[in-house]
Amino acid sequence: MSLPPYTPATPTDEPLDYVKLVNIDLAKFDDPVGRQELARDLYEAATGYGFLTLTNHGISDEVYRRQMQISNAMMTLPPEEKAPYEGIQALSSPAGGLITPEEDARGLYVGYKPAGPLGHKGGFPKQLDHYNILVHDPKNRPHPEIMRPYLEETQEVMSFIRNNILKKLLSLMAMVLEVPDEVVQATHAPGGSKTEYIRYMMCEPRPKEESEKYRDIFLSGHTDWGSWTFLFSQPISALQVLDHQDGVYRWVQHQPNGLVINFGEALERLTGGLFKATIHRVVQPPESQRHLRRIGVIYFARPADDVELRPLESSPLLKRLGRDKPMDDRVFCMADYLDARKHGWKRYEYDIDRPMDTAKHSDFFAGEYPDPEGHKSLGKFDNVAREIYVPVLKAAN
Ligand SMILES: O=C(O)CCC(=O)C(=O)O
Ligand SMILES: [Fe+2]
Repeated sequence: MSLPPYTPATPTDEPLDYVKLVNIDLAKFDDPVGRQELARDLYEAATGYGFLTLTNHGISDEVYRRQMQISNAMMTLPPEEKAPYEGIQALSSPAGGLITPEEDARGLYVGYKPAGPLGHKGGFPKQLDHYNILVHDPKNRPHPEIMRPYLEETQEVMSFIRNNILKKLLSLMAMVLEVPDEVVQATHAPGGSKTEYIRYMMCEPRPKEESEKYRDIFLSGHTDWGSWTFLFSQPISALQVLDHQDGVYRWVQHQPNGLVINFGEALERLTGGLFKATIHRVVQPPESQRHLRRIGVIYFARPADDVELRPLESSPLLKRLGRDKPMDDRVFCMADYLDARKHGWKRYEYDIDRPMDTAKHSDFFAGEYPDPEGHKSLGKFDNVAREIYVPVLKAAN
């Protein structure tokens, strides 16, 4: 079975308010002077927008394009072909269900997770569909037929991101924090995360009314839970970053064949808040691209499950900057952190420029997450009111 053809969209020429991101050029990594420069670039990105672009990453244009093509094929399968590969069993598809309710409660995402208000299990509805493939899947879960010939190549892409690109970023992080390389590499020990995955994603264009119901947002303002998120840059503008300084959301510009990388909450916690978890969201594309289906490929890197999310103790830099205290009043290991986040821990209201009017708009996070029987969650935070994020205060501290 061959993949249907996929032609990437033409980038928009509308003059959008783009964010100016630091670029990490990995061609400089093998040169000692170049590597020092990259460490400075990483510091600037980590303490600035928490976003960067990466060039000379080593993924060939052909492999890069094919990932987009695979994503397109996987996301546009008819619903009946997707149903058996849904993560948690949908009421509409008795055959589906790749994960147990308990795995779901622990924050494991595998297989298809369809969009739709409230979905079939309450809570956390999203306006996008995705399909996740684990880096290490002890259960060797099956994939749709169209995926099978490309599974090995996809696994190679994941290994390359993990064992090459991620490793280089971790080395730069070790240089910034002034700690031995092994200390930082150990936080991401190979095979240590049961939940690290690649995600194929799709946003279908929405009718005006539906879009307005969700404040023209596809994925509301959030920070990612892991360490770094690697986005295959794609031409349909929709991703926006919240500028910590002035509270304005700005657009991320497409970098053909480049990677767009954002910093997540785990890194923020490993550095006592020095590395900022980027607040970002996905909104309605500009006028000229609004009618297009948006296909994405994303790799979510995560520390090993047993790594405690507290500042790395041996870092002289964190000590000097007073960043050696845990950020929150509770410290979780990575696996427990996912559980806590799944249950509503640290949920902020970040869409400050498009506040929700309960009379007009639907809430992305409506509903309470129903735990499976016997699941001992680390706390139920679903009913804790969401705090409104105030960027100027964050910039000042
Ligand atoms: O689609 C994008 O550009 C970003 C998606 C995203 O932020 C996420 O899935 O966490
Ligand atoms: Fe995200």
